Amino acid sequence: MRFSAISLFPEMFEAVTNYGVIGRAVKEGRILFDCINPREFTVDRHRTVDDRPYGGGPGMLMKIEPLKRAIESAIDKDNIKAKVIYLSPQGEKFTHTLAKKLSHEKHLVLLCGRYEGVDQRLIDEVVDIEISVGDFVLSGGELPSMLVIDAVTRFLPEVLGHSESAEADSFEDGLLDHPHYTRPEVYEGKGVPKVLLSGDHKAIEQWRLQQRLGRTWQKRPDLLDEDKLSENERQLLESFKQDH
Ligand code: 9WO
Repeated sequence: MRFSAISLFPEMFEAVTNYGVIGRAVKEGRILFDCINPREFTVDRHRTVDDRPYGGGPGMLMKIEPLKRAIESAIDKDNIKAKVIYLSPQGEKFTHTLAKKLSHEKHLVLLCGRYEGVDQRLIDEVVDIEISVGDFVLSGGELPSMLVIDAVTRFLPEVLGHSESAEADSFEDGLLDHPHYTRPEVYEGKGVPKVLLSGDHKAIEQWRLQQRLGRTWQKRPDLLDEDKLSENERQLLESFKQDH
């Protein structure tokens, strides 16, 4: 899979392409990443990428032509059908499900806006999907695009392997994760749930499921559809509710 970022700040992407499992996957060529700076596609001596908005108003907008040429250069390189994503607060909410869907694409082009945004005619012409990572406004689309790269890459078996991929992540079944513990067994007088020390794998599995159900009920009830729970899950959740 290939990711191409269109950004005025290519160095920002070192945060995701130079570290951790994603960085290793890039280094080993299991995924491809490139960042294309629209400023390289300007034709005037000042290398202008922005201009004043028609109709007045604060700030500047990103000009169409440099962005269009940068996107075309990303797509021409391999001529594989690319999906062009624009990161914006106006977009479709980015979720585990959307990340999984995008992981089946061969090439994602991530258009990162700056200033007050991008000329709408470019969005209408070349953007396949607008994506929002939350209801807030940032200073640019780069951080959201890195979040998309990380979450999508986790679904690729060539990156995490089938057992560790996001398919195995807590969100795969729409529940939050259970709490985790490691040594020391007692930390400042606080121990570890005894079931985790029991070696009883069935009991541990049940406890972890109950914790996931209970935490989702407590923290993100919007994610929990109790009508779809199995009888075992319902009993576990009811028992959790009685204790909380
Ligand atoms: C700016 C803005 C201000 C008020 C209400 C909505 C708004 N949308 C934008 C916008 O799309 N800005 C562009 C991209 C250019 C300025 C920086 N950009 C940006 C993207 N800010 N915040 C995001 C973003 C992207 C994905 N998910 C959440 C926020």
